[in-house]
Amino acid sequence: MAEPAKAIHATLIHSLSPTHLEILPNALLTISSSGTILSLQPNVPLSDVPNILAQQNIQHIPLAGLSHGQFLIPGFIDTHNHAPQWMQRGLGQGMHILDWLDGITFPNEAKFADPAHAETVYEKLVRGMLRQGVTTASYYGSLHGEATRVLASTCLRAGQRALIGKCNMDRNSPSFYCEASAEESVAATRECIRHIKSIDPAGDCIRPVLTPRFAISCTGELLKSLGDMAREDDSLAIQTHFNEAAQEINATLSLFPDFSNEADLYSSFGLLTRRSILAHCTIMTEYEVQKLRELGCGIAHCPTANMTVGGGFMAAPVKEFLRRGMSVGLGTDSGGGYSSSMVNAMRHALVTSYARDALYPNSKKAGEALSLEEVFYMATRGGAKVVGFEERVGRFGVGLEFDALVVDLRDERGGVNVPLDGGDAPERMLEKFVMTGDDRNIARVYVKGRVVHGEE
Ligand code: XAN
Repeated sequence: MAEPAKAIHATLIHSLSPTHLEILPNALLTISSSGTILSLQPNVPLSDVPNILAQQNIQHIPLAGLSHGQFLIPGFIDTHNHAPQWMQRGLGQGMHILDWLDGITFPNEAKFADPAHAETVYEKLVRGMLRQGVTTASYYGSLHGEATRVLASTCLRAGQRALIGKCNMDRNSPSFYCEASAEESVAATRECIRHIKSIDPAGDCIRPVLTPRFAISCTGELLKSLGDMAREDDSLAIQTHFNEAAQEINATLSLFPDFSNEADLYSSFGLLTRRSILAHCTIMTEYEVQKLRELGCGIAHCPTANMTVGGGFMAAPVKEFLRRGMSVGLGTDSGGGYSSSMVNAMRHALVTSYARDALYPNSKKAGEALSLEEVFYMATRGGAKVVGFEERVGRFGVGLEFDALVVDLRDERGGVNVPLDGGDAPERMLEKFVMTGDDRNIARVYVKGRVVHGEE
């Protein structure tokens, strides 16, 4: 059923660029019944709102005003998330990547052979992610076609935007969790893509993404077939893990001895394009940074997993990626990342960048530490660009779609303590939210103008 059109009067905070945070106090937003932003006027006194709406001939739409202690931000974009790992979050901290995959992850993901298990877990996952303000996610599924189709249908039903990828993996995992051949993996992938395109033909909410888990899990034949598919259909995004950890890089290069680095390897199969989403990029040579920049690849920075499970146990050179104008978003990488909260991911991006700055004090003129503006950008607008939704979401603007979070820092929500004596300016409220907030402070979540979590 179509939503009624609505208007909201609130303080808006969004990113115009990695360094430019825009704060619009007392803004009046009007949103069409199909979720598109019709108008955006800053500095509108509340008393003027009825007249302005009357002039626009939309005086009858419900007005959800936000009071002091609340503000509106764009929905979060999680650029890297493993859907079947929802139930294993928190396990295996400190393990190296290949040991963690064998010991914890593959046995867990194998359970998704049962579509009923997928139904149960994916319902919890999608509700849980929406509750945490993730309005768009780029999901890796398990290797199972049917479970991945369940994930797609669940996102569409709940109203979460998502890229959905059936994991491709035809070698180097236990026989109970390995595809029989490249051919079988490709056939199941094609079937998933067909399903996703049939239930959301315009890709408004869900879109398919090619998902070779990483080169260790895929034969050259499989990587080649997926590269061919990407070339044939330029609507397809591609996601994989890239230069995650020393253990992983060494294993990859010994499986592909013709290559001396992962950038050349993946690009030789046609898997590095402007539609690629490369998770981690933790250990990077100058040659590879330059190559990814030239190819226009997106980077999913996963600060939590990078420091806790497998990810090289070091902070990625994110400041350098941003300095070079590369496209960077944030990923929770849950369940390698123990938390599926993007607030936590922003916080960890800051903290790990401070550590990197201290470790490499003379590495770059401008230093390695990220700013609040930069991590907020990566969690919203930067992420939207990485996952290919930047024409629709990631910030507020006329013609864009209304994916937004009502952040509520008032005492009664618990969590962040903001004095209500008028002491906190909006930028300070944002800083407190990023550094100390959690899902208790996300009061309402909109996707395409529709409330998908919280009360209207
Ligand atoms: N490499 C990986 N890294 C990670 O963090 N999670 C995974 O599931 C995975 N698979 C390959």
